[in-house]
Amino acid sequence: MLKSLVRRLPEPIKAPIRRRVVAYGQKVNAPAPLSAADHDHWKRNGYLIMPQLFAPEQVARGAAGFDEAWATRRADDRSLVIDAYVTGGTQRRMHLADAPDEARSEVYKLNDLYLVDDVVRSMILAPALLSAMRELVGDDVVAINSLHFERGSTQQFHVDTYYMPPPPGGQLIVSSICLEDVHADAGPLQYYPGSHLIDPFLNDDGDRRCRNPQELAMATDYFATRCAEHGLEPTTFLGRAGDTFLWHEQLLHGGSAIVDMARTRRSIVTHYWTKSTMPPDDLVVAWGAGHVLQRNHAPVPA
Ligand SMILES: O=C(O)CCC(=O)C(=O)O
Ligand SMILES: [Fe+2]
Repeated sequence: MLKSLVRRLPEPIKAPIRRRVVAYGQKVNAPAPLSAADHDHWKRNGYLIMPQLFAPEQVARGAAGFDEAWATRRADDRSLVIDAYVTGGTQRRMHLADAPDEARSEVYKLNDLYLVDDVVRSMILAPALLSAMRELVGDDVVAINSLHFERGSTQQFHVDTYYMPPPPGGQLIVSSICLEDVHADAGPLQYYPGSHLIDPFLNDDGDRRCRNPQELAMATDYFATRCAEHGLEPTTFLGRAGDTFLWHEQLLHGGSAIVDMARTRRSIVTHYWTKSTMPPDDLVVAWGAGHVLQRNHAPVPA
């Protein structure tokens, strides 16, 4: 009894949060109010592209996080966890320290680097990014997780509230920062403009979560049918390094199939919840111009 209880507890963070001095040029990240056209675009389409939000040197520092994480993992994996072998139904969650070298050449997600890396925090909490999101959701936002993708996610079309619905009354918003120019063969992001206006999928308990493969299949069918009814078609995002794509919590999106596995699509995807509706027992920490959810790394199955 006690043993099973203990196994279910999240693992404590082993390494302290690293503090590194990050001196970024403020010019490109300086907050500027969104235009009326931007707001209108967001309302009608459920996404917004912020071109060249990050300068080349920032992008390079962000992209270096992959090499650093892999190179140092045996000595100190900073408690990082990856989802390896994502494609082909073989996904496995493991400690980065335990990941074989070859896992890096396949599709994987490096989870929550923001918990241990100040360069990542500086990017996902860049003032211009925060101010845009604040305008779009009408509240401050808190980064609740981050995903580093070295290749396209190949994730089927979905809505992020299947997996991380915001607390009652709150909103979810997502940013995806391109760490390199996206090639069409690298499995680019695809999305259905306007799909955020479709009534949300609700499970039998009346919430937006997909808790098992059956609910995921139902939700997938539901959105496919609604998109067809409304004549919505998917669009592909071929971003340039430094571009940032923001999407609405109900935008239907996914990662297209990778045609050429030699092509990377390095990106950082961050999910944020609105701050004023964060559960009171969640540890929300101020950092730089914004806030992050301070929590444990994802638990790895024994
Ligand atoms: O960039 C992608 O391929 C999609 C990632 C995604 O959907 C997510 O992390 O929520
Ligand atoms: Fe997603």
